[in-house]
Amino acid sequence: MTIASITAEIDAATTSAVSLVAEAADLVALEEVRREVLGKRSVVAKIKVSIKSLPAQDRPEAGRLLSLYSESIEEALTARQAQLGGIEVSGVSVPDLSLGSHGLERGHLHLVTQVRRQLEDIFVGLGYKIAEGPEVEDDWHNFEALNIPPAHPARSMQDTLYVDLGAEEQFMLRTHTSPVQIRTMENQEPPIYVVAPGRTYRNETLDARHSPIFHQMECLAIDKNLTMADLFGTIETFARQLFDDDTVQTRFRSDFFPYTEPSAELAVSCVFCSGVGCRVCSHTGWIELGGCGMVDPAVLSAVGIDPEKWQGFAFGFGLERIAMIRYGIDEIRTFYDNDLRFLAQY
Ligand code: FA5
Repeated sequence: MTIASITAEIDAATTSAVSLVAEAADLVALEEVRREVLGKRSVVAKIKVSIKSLPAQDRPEAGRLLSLYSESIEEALTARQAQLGGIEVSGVSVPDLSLGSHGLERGHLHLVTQVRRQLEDIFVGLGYKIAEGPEVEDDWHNFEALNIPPAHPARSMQDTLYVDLGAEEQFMLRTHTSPVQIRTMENQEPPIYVVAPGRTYRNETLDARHSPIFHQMECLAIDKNLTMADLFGTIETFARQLFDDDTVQTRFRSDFFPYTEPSAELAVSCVFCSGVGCRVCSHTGWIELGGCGMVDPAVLSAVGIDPEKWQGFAFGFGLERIAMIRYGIDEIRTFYDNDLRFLAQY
């Protein structure tokens, strides 16, 4: 063996290997070619062994030629592999993830989902459990058990989308998450501390702040000796954590919900202007989040909980509204247009 004969052999091996790689018709064949041209029984493996018999001054050059061979053949194999569409694992073709992202960008959670999860984290941190209920509800859970009997004027507070299931009983798309209060109390003994996030539906025209499909989160606490102070404290704690601001103030103004007594509209001081007044809070200094109150004894009785023994509070608010406030978004429609130029920003 001389350096000249080794050079000639490596040249010939390169030409042959490159054409074998190009001819491989599928990933299985390509793997065989790899073994043939780079494996233990390949021509170059034999050349590697014979390097030892070369004069010492020729050995580095022979080593350099061999590594050039390996590099160029590896490159040819990788390129062919990409052409053939992936790698083969146990006879099954799977994408070669080492080749990169294939031009696909990583997605992320929708803004409303992100806000829902942040809120769930806050309430779980306060000791609450997450509850769920169906989106197609019956009249008992959406209205009656919540102290809203048929023909009660409160039904018109929320325009309902009814669902015809061919049964005598009336079904509807839930107009709020409050029916999850009833379902939870029907299935659990107090003390109860739950939050219920979910999709809700109302027969409303889409505008900048209202959508026929939106999300709410309900909070229900039932225990002994709970008072409005507990309700106020819980809301203030969650609002401060949500907006990451210890100076957020809460405001409760008298309101009416048939399932809470007393009831209040719940607002927080504007986190953008600290209550001075700006565009986001319509220059009032306050941002309305939802409704709240002490659970009406009639509701507790409807689910078989003794109102003399147990008390509780409940509140509900819109998730889109929270996301709009947090991120300064003034159009609810942008959440559902599916315009990636908007969604990708959050
Ligand atoms: C309720 O739905 C009550 N169930 C809240 C409640 C729960 C009161 C527990 C007392 C005890 P209201 O209809 O105000 O209340 O809705 C609450 C929030 O949902 C609103 O403040 C708003 O943020 C959001 N919301 C209501 N309708 C829509 C809509 N069409 N589009 C987007 N968000 C809405």
